[in-house]
Amino acid sequence: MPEPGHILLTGGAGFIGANFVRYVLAERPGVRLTNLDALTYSGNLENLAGVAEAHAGYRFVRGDVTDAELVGRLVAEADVVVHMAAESHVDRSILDSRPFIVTNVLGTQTLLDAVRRRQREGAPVRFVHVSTDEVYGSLPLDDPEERFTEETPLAPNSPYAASKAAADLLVRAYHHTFGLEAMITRCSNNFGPYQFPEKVIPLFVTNLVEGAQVPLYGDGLNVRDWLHVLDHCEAVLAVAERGRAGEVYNIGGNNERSNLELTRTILELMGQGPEMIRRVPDRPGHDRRYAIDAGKIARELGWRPTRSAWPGALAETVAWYRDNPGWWKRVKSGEYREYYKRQYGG
Ligand code: NAD
Ligand code: TDX
Repeated sequence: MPEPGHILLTGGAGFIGANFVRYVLAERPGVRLTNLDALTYSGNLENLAGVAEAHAGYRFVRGDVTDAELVGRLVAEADVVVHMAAESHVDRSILDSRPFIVTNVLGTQTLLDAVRRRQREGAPVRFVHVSTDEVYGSLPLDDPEERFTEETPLAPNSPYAASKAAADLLVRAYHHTFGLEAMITRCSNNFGPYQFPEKVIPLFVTNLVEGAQVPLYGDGLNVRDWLHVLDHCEAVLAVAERGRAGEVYNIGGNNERSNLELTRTILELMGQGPEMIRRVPDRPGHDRRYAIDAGKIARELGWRPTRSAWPGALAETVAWYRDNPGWWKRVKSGEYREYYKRQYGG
């Protein structure tokens, strides 16, 4: 397909979404991009400061992906939907899973129905569902060669992962039953600027700047495959433009690290010692290892990670949080919520 004329992005005020907005507007200067975001606790318009002023084709709409009327109107203007809006934090899903079911499952179904309506009207819209490697469950530590492929059976372990897997199955079913031009991407753990400081990297760096210890869950041997957020954004755009309908694409950084190794590297980069690690009880149901085989997207779309190599990429991200205390201090204090009122009133 040609480059999209008008992208409807959901969740564009969050971590990956805000990076995607900046990435796409820089790479595709002629594009129109509508960002639909409810501004939940993790949505922050400060992540997008300066964007609307610099790009005439950009528009922010505050709204919920479960609002069928609003979603229908916005989908009707777009030729591609990139769906990132979600409740995204595993620990929160353990405390209360309901918002995860509402946003991640019902929100996805609302969007799919709107896309289906456009299809019936003879105006097909491509749909990219941004999912996660967590839908595949957990890999053991003892076989380093084993990785998730697109054929790995779904075995979600947390309520968060289960809600994402449910959404993935809806996307699959709408492609199969109604012929929607829908694709699913499943990526590993992202890192980079603008990540909400409940997630491990920004939490640990900002704690250390504030002189607080970092809470390491369990034995610290759980492994994550770290992917730079801009590598992820590049892959999602490639799938939006050139992905085959009905396909799943895994996206990974080829960059597996245990949490203990991650923590030690952060401590080193921050010039601090092991006494800053606080061992805390493990996350219930904590997945042991995630590792992505990203061979399919490399073969079909020519995408490979180029920004995720350690320790350089991690050092840049750590430096970003160290150099932007204004951003995360307003997030940690809750002050970021005032930004919307200043920009838009109300
Ligand atoms: P995030 O929590 O930083 O951002 C989520 C955004 O969605 C926020 O701006 C929030 O306001 C918005 N949102 C939430 N509920 C909404 C609703 N009902 N209607 C409209 N907007 C709503 O999350 P993130 O880390 O940027 O993740 C983005 C997507 O990528 C999610 O779908 C997540 O499952 C997926 N993902 C993330 C990672 C990661 O490492 N961060 C890895 C794999 C997959
Ligand atoms: O305080 C902490 N201490 C700790 O040891 C936190 C917050 C996390 N951890 C561990 C748990 C995980 O093994 O660090 C690892 C990473 O944790 P998170 O940053 O919470 O990410 P994770 O649970 O792996 O999920 C992330 O990647 C997949 C995103 O939050 C999901 O949205 C995405 O789907």
